[in-house]
Amino acid sequence: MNTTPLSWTQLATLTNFKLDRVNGATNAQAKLRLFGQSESAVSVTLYRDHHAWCPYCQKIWLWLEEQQIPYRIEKVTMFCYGEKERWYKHKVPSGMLPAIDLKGKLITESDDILMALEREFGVLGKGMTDPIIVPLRHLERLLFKAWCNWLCYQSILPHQERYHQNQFITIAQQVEEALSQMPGPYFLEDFSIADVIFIPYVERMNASLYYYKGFSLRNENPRIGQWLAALETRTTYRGTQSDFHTHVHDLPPQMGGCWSNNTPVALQNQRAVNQGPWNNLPDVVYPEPSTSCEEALSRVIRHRSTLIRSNPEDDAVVDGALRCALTWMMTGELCQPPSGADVALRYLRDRICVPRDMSIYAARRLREALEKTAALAGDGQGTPIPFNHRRDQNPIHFLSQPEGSALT
Ligand SMILES: N[C@@H](CCC(=O)N[C@@H](CS)C(=O)NCC(=O)O)C(=O)O
Repeated sequence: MNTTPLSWTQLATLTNFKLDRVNGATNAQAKLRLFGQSESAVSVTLYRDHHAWCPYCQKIWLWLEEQQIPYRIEKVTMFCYGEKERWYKHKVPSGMLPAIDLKGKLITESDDILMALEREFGVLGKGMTDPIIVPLRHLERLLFKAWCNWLCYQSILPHQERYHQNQFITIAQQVEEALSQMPGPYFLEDFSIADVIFIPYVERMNASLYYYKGFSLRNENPRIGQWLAALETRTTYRGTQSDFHTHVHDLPPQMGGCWSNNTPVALQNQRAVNQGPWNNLPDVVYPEPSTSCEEALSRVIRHRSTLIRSNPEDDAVVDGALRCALTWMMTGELCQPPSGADVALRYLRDRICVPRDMSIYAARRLREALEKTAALAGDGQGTPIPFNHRRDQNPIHFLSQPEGSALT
């Protein structure tokens, strides 16, 4: 076993990862999106949450990306992970997200925002009030309610759990039928506003039901599975897509709790999502890009000093342990990490946030490297992820660290 991990300078030579955040593919780090146009073309500011956890923000974000409308992004803290910015409460006293500024007019409520954007820039396939879209919007809300009833309320008796599960399966079947009306994978002939409306919560259902209920939305519903796969062919959606680990731990404080049915399958899925291996999880099906390790490395290098400082373990231990993990990820060389590395690396493993920090495959590679290296040091775990809040994810320490130039 190679006992000397690479230095940060040596590691930096192993990544050429570059992403044009302003004009390139959809990404969570951008503060400005121009799609090749000039900055004077910007007439929209989207206010969304720092971690890309808010599903209603994802709807607007994806719509703007699909329509290639130049826009600015202002990130706002959610109550569950920190204190709401005063400037934002001044604008939106409830603190709710998303909001947009459209040519100087502030608009809140995601449906109203979409309708205002449609009036200004045209519809995405069809409009929000189109007679074909209205029933689909209604169906999405029915699915949402059935999911909440199953996931977010504790069933005291087994028949209550079965009842809520069956209710959900019944509505999911209606979604299957809606999708089967079309020869292609989407709700209409082509990708449209209908897909934008469904995706944020279906993505969260896919993650949470797998983890808390041992239920695979993708496998149980082939049309939904094909629809998710079709969405994943779009770089727009990929840029907003989260992973199972992020969602299952960001949902409880946002939803007021998520309840496991503790079936053997659910418990097995929980182990896989929390401890890996992550490469067989049904949270992504598109092929892994060749750049995923380099992406993970470049993101860690950019934020390394804050990552080290905000880890509860000793700075020198975190620094050495992290370099061991990254050395293995990039070269396949195992390095014996310092004592305490198990706790330090698993703390970080549990706090990688997709897509805020990096894309889904980059996160898989990094989680795998952290876990593999942690296991060489022992079976110590990091501070548990809180369930009632996520103040462990307060972005404040990272905000003083500029994202750098438009190219990273
Ligand atoms: N009906 C609203 C719902 C928006 C909403 O519930 N937003 C949540 C986040 S998902 C929020 O801003 N909560 C305040 C916070 O978490 O800070 C819409 O469609 O825009």
